[in-house]
Formats: sequence, structure tokens, C-alpha cells
Amino acid sequence: MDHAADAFRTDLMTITRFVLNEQSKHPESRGDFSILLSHIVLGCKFVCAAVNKAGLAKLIGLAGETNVQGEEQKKLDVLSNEVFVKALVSSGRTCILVSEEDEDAIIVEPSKRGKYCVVFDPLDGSSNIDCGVSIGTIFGIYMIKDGGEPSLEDVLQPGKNMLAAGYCMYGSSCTLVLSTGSGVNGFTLDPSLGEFILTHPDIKIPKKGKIYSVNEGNAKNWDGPTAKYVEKCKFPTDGSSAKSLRYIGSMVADVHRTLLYGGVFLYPADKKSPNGKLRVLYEVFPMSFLMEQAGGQSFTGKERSLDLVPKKIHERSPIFLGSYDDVEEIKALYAAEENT
Ligand code: FDP
Repeated sequence: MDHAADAFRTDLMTITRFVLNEQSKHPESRGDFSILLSHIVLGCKFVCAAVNKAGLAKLIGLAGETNVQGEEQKKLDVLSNEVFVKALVSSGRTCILVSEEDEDAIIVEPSKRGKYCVVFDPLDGSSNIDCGVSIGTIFGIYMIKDGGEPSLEDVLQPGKNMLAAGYCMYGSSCTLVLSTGSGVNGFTLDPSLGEFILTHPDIKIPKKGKIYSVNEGNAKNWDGPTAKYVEKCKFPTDGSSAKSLRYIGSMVADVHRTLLYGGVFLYPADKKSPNGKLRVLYEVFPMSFLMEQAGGQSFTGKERSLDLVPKKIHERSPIFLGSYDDVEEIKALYAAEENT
């Protein structure tokens, strides 16, 4: 990208303009999705500002509560959750919400209801807050199954039923990556304008990558195919170069790098956590949706991630996602194990 030319660019594709353009391709659309998205964008801007101020405003540190996963909640998690819940409810376009921070799903009161169901992790990667490493918000959007009373069934749908998914990364810049089911686009927040500008149009993940990303500290508990795959990354037997290891420990940042540079991100099952660590609804599904839309793949160790049908809202699943060819290799190792 030519940054000098960028400074003088006068025809800016903001996220609002982009979404309205998309909407105009569907003449029957009443603009509900665009309104919902504008509320999500507002939440992202608010959290971005709070994250940037955290060190100064002493927002970091424990809030004295634990979330439903038994983890200590940080003040920023509490704040981000409140902001997103309020933004989503006040959009008037949602009917049921599932947040990583709330044990139960939130059923929106009838007067404020719309047809969309939103699953989200308001601030993912919270163990990285205190040291200023990139963190993010992840979200997925479904349509209510039928027009009746919203229920858990509306969010316990396979990931392939999602209408849209995205994440916002709060890092050296604030980047929102979005797919509404026809490709993936990335927008960067211009702080001087307060607007997300299209900076990464039509993102495609490289077909094969040179990076693998995993918490190797769990290696002693991995299953055979995961151990074999990581061994192959380090000691390839086909004459190719060894892959580089990159692991931030913040899913949004690790997936963002994987999307742009290629390679694989894995959080596999292990003996201690047979279902892995990451949550199906608001981590595995949205990231898998984006990965597939960018030409990559996502696999659970058993099936295509987006085919999984969750039974509980905070369910976890192993995940292997990234470049098409790299995930293909992992699938082959699991298939070989099944046949022995
Ligand atoms: P965190 O615990 O910091 O909130 O699911 C949350 C998550 O971060 C992901 O963002 C990240 O990919 C993963 O956990 C990191 O887990 P490990 O510390 O076990 O590697």
C-alpha cells in the first residue's frame, strides 16, 4: 500500500459506505443488518478507546469478579461486555445474545427485539491486557430460526448457518475484519476521522504458509496427529523448509496474522482438555467462517468446524485453521490415525 498516496486519498470507503453498498445489492433489504452492524462498530470504537487509555486510566487489573469460565475478570472485560450488550440491545435489531462473559444467554425484551442473534466475546485474549499485547472482540451473527419467541435453539445452530462474522483487533492499529458471506474485508480505524476505512479489500489467505502457531507448552498432552503435525513443521521430510513458530496467545492476533501471512493456528485437544480450550460459538465459529470465506479451512480434528452443532452455549472445541493446504495435511494425519 502506498501510504504517501493514502494521505491524500479523498474517496474514502468507510465501513458504513461499504455495508450500504452491499445492502443496495439486495433491494428487498430494509437496512436492519446495516443498523445492527453500525452498533457493533460503535462498540468496537468504544472498546478501542478504552484499551488505548487503559494504562493511563487504571482500567487494567482485576475487577474482583470471575466469569463463567472461572477466570478472573478484568475491568476492561466487564466494561467491554457492558458496552456491547447495551449497543446490541439498543440497536433494536437483536433478539438473543450470547456473551463469553455472561453465563446465560440474554433474551432481549420484546419492545427492543429484532430478528438477529449475536454471539460474541467482547474482549478476547484477556491475559494479554496488562502487558499491552493485541486483544480483540469476536462476533458472529445468525438469523432467528422462526419468527417466534427467541430461544437457545436460535444460537445452537451450526456455524455454517452464520450470516456474518468478524473481529476487531485492538493492536498497533485498530482493525475490523468482516465477512457477510461473500469474501472478507478489513477496515482500519482512522483515529482522526473516527471512521473505519477499507484498507484490506477481499482478503485471501495464502494457499500454503510458512508459520505454525500453537501453545507448545501443552505438547506433552497432545494426541498423535497433533504431535506428528508439529514435528513435521519443525523437521519436514519432503525437502521443504521448516516452518517458523509464532504464538501471541491472543486468538484475534494469532488468527489475524494467519489470515494475512498464511500458515496454521491450532488449539488442539489434549489429555487435560479433551475439548480444547476455545469456545465454539464466539471463537471457533466466527474465525472458521472468516477463514473459509478467505479461501482457507477450519477443522476440529473430526469434522469441518462449521458443521459442528453445539449443544451448550459455552461449549469448547479443538480447532485447526488456516491455509488450505496446511489444514489438508492435518486432516490427512487424523484420517490416517482413524484407519489404524
Ligand atoms: P485468554 O486466555 O488470554 O483470554 O480463549 C481465550 C484465549 O486467551 C485466546 O484468545 C487465546 O488464543 C488462548 O486463550 C490462549 O490460551 P493459552 O494461554 O492456553 O495458550
